[in-house]
Amino acid sequence: MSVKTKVLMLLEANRDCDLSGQDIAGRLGVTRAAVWKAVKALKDEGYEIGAANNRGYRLMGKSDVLSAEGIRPCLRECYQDNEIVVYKSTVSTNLDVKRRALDGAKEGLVVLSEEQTAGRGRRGRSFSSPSGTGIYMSFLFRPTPEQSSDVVLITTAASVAVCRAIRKVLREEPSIKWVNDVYLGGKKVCGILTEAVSDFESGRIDTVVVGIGINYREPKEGFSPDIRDVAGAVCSKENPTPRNTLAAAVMNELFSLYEGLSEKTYMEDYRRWSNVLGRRVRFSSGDGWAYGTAAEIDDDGGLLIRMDDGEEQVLRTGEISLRVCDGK
Ligand code: BTX
Repeated sequence: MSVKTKVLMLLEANRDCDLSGQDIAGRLGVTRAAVWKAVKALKDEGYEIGAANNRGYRLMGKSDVLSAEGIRPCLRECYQDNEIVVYKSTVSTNLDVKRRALDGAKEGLVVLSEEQTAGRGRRGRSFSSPSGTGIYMSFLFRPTPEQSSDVVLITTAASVAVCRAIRKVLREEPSIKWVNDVYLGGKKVCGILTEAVSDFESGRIDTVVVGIGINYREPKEGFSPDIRDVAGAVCSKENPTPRNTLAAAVMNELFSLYEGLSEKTYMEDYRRWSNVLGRRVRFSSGDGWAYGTAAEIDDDGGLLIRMDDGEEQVLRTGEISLRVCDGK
């Protein structure tokens, strides 16, 4: 582990406290000059590190750079060994995880990036991923044959994990638009893209990549014009909570939900936080839009629609477009 990484770990674990150069050097068994060099390199990477005379170095509360060192102190003990990779910029963290999965990466790997140059949404859409204001993260799961049949529920579980994390860390109350968009204040703040890879011979799903994109703060220049009407952020500009804290909370929640996926206990929260249940909706059907009321969500995440003609229909896939259309 480099001196820079060790210094960052110490500063992250003592956020907002002063640590003298001598103290850091002593704890790490390196020279003060090496500490100074590491601090300079971290500042060049964007970390806000104060260096008050005689008081030493401190990682400022408002310093907000995504890093494994910043995430680990907030991760539960049982997930400390999970591999975390953080990029400054990448094409798509889902692609990175798929590539690493092929190279034999272990379940529980999480890849994050400050920016994605071609963030992917569902059905070939794109997910806007500007630098420094979002959390773009992808998880690798390798379901056992027993878990394989339940793994389709992971997207539903992921939206609950994101909502739980936002509630705990930011004290906000987001809602879920079936099937997997997270909303706050009427705006989409998070999208989730799950991709599965099957084993060719057995046909069994053996690799699942769950990609989560969260708009943490609104970019200085605002959201790009094409999404300005729909996109929102989870954290206000004044709130200094670093993104690492929310990223770690999402990881804690999702890993723990994955362990008990088949028990489906999270469905209670999914229904409670649904912003479509009981509302009039329209959805894409073979010949245009069909209208009805979103009546129930079953334990497999299926949305039961009571149609205007009295028939019932269960929607099962996020490939269907669904819109709330109260009053129409
Ligand atoms: P989606 O197809 O439901 O959402 C994409 C649609 O949402 C776009 O067509 C656009 O209208 C709108 N949109 C695009 N960017 C944003 C944004 N930042 N905030 C709000 N609305 C937006 C949702 O797909 C799945 C997105 C998953 C993104 C993660 S990020 C980490 C991982 N890597 C990757 O490439 N994708 C996933």
